Amino acid sequence: MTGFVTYETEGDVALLGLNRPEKRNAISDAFVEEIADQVERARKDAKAAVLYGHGNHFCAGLDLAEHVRKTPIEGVHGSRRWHEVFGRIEFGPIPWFCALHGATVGGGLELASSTHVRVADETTFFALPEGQRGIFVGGGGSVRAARLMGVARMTDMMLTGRAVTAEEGERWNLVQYVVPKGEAKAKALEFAKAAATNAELSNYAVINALPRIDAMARDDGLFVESFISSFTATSPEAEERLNAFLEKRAAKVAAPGGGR
Ligand code: 1HE
Repeated sequence: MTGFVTYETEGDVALLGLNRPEKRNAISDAFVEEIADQVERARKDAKAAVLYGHGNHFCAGLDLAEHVRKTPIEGVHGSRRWHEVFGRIEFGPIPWFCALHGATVGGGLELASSTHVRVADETTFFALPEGQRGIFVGGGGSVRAARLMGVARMTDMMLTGRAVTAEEGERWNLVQYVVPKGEAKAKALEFAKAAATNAELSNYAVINALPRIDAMARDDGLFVESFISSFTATSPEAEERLNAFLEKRAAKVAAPGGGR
């Protein structure tokens, strides 16, 4: 352990903090292994998780100092390892909420894109400077970030080196929320705590089925949906929750702004 990732829990929620602020949380090989270890811990311990960055920035992406010394095949293995580790976040048993601030750049945006809900504070900015550095995305960005913002916007970011503000990021679907400076972590934690009270099977279906159905042909997606729908709705937990609503023991849907 080198302390690249802090780990704590609050109730059912695990909080993972990227912790290499002197290098703007740039991700080295050892750092990605620590992310892997702490992600496994959260998957066992918690019902939801929050990912955030210590210091003034969420993450400056790949550790360029380390990358400079790699051979082509080492680079492939490194990229595939990022895919594995980030895949353990995206397709797991628990939902991940990401709190962003400052630079969310290159591999930092790829990491954030593997989480399910992204909350940016107004200091957040996004960039994909791979073109300027003579490299390409390797942490799943061509799949995840491109699906979020669309290929045209990602192409623009990579060709022009353009930096995107938090507000633009929300319009571009990179983040679902923008909050005032310094408030992203608290907001992400609030959402994670709420999600931790959902039925486990529903959360699992949301995380694991939606991206897969999105990649299916329309009729296949509808067919798969019917099975997931029936499987979740006929679970004992659903029966209890449906009865709780019918017997007026469960909360109603609140109008926007009214909270949960
Ligand atoms: C780094 C890295 C890094 C900072 N690898 N060492 N990512 C980038 O191209 C982004 C490069 N970083 C920056 O543009 C800036 O550092 C920031 C805008 C993120 C922050 O600026 P600032 O002024 O707060 O910090 P700084 O003074 O630039 O950096 C502080 C130290 O962190 C400095 O080292 P020092 O020894 O001189 O103190 C920097 O060299 C170091 N540092 N970022 C290594 N990324 C799987 S494929 C993914 C491909 C990518 O991620 S490409 C994008 C890479």
